Amino acid sequence: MPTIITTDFGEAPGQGMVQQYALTNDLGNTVKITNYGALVTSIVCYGGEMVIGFDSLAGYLEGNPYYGATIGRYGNRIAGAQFSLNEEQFDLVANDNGNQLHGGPKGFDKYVWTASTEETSHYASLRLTHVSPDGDMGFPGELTVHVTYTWDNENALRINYEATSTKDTIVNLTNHTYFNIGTADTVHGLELVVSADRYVPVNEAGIPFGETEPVVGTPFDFTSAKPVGQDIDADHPQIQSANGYDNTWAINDYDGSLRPFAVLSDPASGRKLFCSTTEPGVQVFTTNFGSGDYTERGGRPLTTHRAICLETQHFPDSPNQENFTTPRLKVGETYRTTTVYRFE
Ligand code: G6D
Repeated sequence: MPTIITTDFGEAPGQGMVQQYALTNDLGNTVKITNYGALVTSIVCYGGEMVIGFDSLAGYLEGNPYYGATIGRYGNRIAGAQFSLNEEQFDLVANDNGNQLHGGPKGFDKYVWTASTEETSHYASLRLTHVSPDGDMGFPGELTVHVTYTWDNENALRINYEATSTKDTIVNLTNHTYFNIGTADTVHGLELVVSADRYVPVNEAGIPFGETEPVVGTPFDFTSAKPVGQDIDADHPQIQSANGYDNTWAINDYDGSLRPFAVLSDPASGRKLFCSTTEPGVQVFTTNFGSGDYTERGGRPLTTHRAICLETQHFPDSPNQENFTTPRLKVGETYRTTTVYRFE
């Protein structure tokens, strides 16, 4: 029967001791999650570590690029750190070249969430809750958020997001796990398929122009399996500007239902990661930092293109882009999205 083992993970300044929850399925594979930032710290399948993280809270407090983190209220960027809703303008806290990125300087990844656990014959489940006050980082409405991680006997990590607000607001939650299902120092040799005929071009600050473009004939074409590294240094302004991939793909057949959107494969080991979501988009980010800008587990320097993030979400700056699906959440409505990462 799948089990959950809870251990102390470290003291969060001003927020007390936080815990780590180890969810182990009947195959002996384990996902570890901490209620600090509702973030994934480790996924070990068949003896291999699949994600970037730390084994104690200290690393997460020292500053890192959102390893495994639950991101909110709004994943990705909002231009000018402002948006309008119901003819009212809201000024957000900016933290990225005058824009807001990932919910601002103190987003959901910086808080301790309350946790409850469930063990059944088929899965282990961790439900995390956070209440974001009205005006938090500039967003209207008190937002009550539940993130439920479920780890089952088919090695599927299902993430269910739910939120309700006391005022009309915007919400765009995601998970920022960095995956490397291989054993190499980069993801260049991993193969990726993304079920997206279009992507969202952005400027050098990561702000979209308001349209999607076809991927065909560009480095962003992953409609057939392609090594992540094949075009990662292509002579394309967005690739060169970002030093890799850092764009949102418009996933095909968006209708709010759960559908497959990507498969990441390691030809050397045969490992695969099958991804599905209810969301319209996925940000593919290939850890484009300079080697050593950050560290990871065991004090190892984080090297360029070490891992790949597949952050399901609404499109960047969607509150300000009339052509993009709205991230609006009205009073009385419940925000519900799901993303599943299944390992083979
Ligand atoms: C950079 O532009 C990228 C983001 O997409 C990423 O989420 C962050 O680093 C960690 O700002």
